Amino acid sequence: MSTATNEDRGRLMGEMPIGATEPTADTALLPSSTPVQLIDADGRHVHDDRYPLPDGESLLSAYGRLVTGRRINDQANALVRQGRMAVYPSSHGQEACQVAAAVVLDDQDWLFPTYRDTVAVITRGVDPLEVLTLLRGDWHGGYDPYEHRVATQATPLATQLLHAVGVAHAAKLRGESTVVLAMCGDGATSEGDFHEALNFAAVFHVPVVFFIQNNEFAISVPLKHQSVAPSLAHKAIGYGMPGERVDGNDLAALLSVLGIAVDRARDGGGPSLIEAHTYRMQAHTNADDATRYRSADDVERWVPRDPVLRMRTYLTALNLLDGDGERSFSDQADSIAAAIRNGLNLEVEVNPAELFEYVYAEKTSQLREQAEQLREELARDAAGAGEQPGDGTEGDTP
Ligand SMILES: Cc1ncc(C[n+]2csc(CCOP(=O)(O)OP(=O)(O)O)c2C)c(N)n1
Ligand SMILES: [Mg+2]
Repeated sequence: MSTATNEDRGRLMGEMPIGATEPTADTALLPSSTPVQLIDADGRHVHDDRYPLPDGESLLSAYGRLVTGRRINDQANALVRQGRMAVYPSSHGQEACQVAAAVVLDDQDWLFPTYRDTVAVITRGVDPLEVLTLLRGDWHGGYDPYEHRVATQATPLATQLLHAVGVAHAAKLRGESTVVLAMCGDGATSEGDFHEALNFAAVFHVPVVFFIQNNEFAISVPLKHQSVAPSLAHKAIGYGMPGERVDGNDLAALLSVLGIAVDRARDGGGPSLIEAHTYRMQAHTNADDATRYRSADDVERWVPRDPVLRMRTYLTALNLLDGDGERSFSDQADSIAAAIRNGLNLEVEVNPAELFEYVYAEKTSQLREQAEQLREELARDAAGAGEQPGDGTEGDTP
């Protein structure tokens, strides 16, 4: 078995081979050796010849969505603690990825999100209440995927990548100019579905952008136990598509890098793989205790890199944002949070018979039998509720 030479390793790390003057076809597929950054953690512009900085208006409007995204995360967390939602996988700290993934798409495009991408789904235009009712557990699915071209949020890891490739392939066969953006986490890159999706997309040259949010954890598993590739974006070259890595807390860089990948896919350039380096600031979900596998210091280190803070500093320094502007964004976010609160605080009448609806057009014989059994039980309970205790009815035990 041959092993990689130092020159191979150098190439993999994005350096030019000794003596080479032009990038070769394969080095052109390699990501930058460090994540692309257009605004640093102190809110200052960093020039990059390859990636233009979005204009001030676009950044300001995207910042407003960032503020709303943060508010949605906070509100949803509070509602879980109040028992109004069963679970919420928060994207706190990852909101720049969430906003950028939605904003770079046109109406005819498709977004394929994961369970963590609620803010991206809402940014794309889906009613927040329709998204969050799924997590309350009283309905089978909250929103119509066709209305805003947003697939249902996938909980099985990486399955959505295959679905996304299928939709992109179909769009290409139909001659449509649709681009599909498919999201996944760092942990999901270890799934077989990840490999199948990327390979198919590359071989059939379909218009899809794979967008990995590397938040350094798959529940309690740190990235170093997930992959020892130089970066997750480096995996792209193995499939023959370009890879790029970007600072996932830099909204401007995300808009630029993802925007170029989407344009490229729309222009017939085929798929690409973008890895955003970010951090999951909170536990995996409310059901997880993150203090068991990482220290408070680890988390603290990411606080100054916060995506909302960084954009606020940048926009304020340019006089694009002032106190009034900040208040108006914050009021907007508050009114969305209030609508979520009011909607989820309503007591819902749950009809258990609906368990048997909306999955099969024609129920199987077992389902018909179980539905009948449930109907009888409910009728018995209803009749029992009308009786007085101790009236001698059958089944009335001491
Ligand atoms: C196929 C499959 N295997 C295992 C799980 C259990 N599981 C749920 S979330 C998760 C971690 C995923 O981590 P990552 O892809 O990095 O996404 P993140 O939660 O960090 O956003 C696992 C293993 C699952 N949902 N689906
Ligand atoms: Mg992760």
